[in-house]
Amino acid sequence: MECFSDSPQATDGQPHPLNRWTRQQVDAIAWAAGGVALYPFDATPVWPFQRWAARAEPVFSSPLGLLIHPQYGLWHAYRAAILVAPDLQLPAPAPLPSTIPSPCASCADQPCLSTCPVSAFGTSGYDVAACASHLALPPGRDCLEGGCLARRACPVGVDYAQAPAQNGFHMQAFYRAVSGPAA
Ligand code: B12
Ligand code: SF4
Ligand code: SF4
Repeated sequence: MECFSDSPQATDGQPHPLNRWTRQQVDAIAWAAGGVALYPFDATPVWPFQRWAARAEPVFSSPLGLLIHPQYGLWHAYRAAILVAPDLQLPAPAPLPSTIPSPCASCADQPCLSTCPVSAFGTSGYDVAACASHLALPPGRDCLEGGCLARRACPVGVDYAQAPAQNGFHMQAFYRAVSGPAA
């Protein structure tokens, strides 16, 4: 996080600072590897990052739609993928344990589903409009400044939770994206 917060992109006042910083960093890595960088934020239709992640590491769908990892819980996300030629020689990946169950399978209380103040997570998915309306009001400040309360309620991987400032950075970017240019 410090690498980004100390970067010119973080303070130049232009839109999408983290995406621009990511592109600068990862394009160079991809170029050096003779590959092409793909990003989760700039393709229409979107690149299926969650499906790709599920092929690479033991992650599972959670009731929130975010993928859950047995160790890191909900506290992981994807900044980029690098597309390389199939004959590139890479070290063999660690074998994925096929017997690891999803942490959600043994989570009887499912606090992620009962914590949201506006019940944005239900049987029909994630109610983005209800979430955004809450964030617009003073009671939404906790989510906006410290991160989604539903995500923070998950007991898995709490040691890896993002610091409040990092959570707030992402929530405010999300809020700007869903509430339009006036926000
Ligand atoms: C569109 C989108 C959103 C939309 C969601 C719209 C909606 N109605 O759900 C908005 C803007 C609201 C959003 C918000 C956030 N998002 Co978002 N989002 C995306 C994006 C760009 C595309 C997702 C998509 O449409 N996938 C459809 C197809 C293409 O995905 P797929 O991999 O083929 O299939 C998987 C999904 O369908 C997933 N899935 C999708 N919805 C649901 C719902 C349920 C119930 C389940 C079980 C599974 C599930 O399961 C499939 C298999 O794994 C992805 C990045 C990407 N390119 O994937 C990030 C992504 C999913 N988001 C992510 C995150 C972290 C967030 C935020 C938490 C950001 C934040 N504020 O910090 C917020 C959540 C809001 C909150 N309250 O905190 C991460 C999730 C990481 C993870 N651990 O899984 C991703 C992967 C981005 C990243 N850079 O890592 N997001
Ligand atoms: S609170 Fe329980 S059900 Fe919800 S994401 Fe965490 S482990 Fe899964
Ligand atoms: S950010 Fe707050 S209002 Fe939005 S889904 Fe999470 S807990 Fe609910």
